[in-house]
Amino acid sequence: EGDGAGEAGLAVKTAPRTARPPMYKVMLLNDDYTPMEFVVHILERFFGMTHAQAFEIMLTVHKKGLAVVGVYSFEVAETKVSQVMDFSRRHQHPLQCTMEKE
Ligand code: TYC
Repeated sequence: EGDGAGEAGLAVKTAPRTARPPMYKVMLLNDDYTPMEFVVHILERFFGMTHAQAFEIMLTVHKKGLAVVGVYSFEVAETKVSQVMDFSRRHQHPLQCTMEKE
């Protein structure tokens, strides 16, 4: 029972499962005070972007209000958010970083 045999002994299809851990989008939010260069530095330092990539994403956040800066497993996403929030707070910038299930 449970592996293909129904109540009356009829075949019951079980959907094939693929290991697929939930992924989380890490997002940066715009604000009026955090310097652009600081945001670029964050993206290089914690998200492994080149200077050009970082500058482009920073401008997207600045213009659109927010942008996804990476997609990670729960643990990695949580670590990224903490690193950005801690680093920003230490430098007294109001930059906000959040995560959301994909
Ligand atoms: N809007 C900020 C400024 O004009 C720059 C900025 C970009 C701030 C992205 C936050 O996530 C951010 N200095």
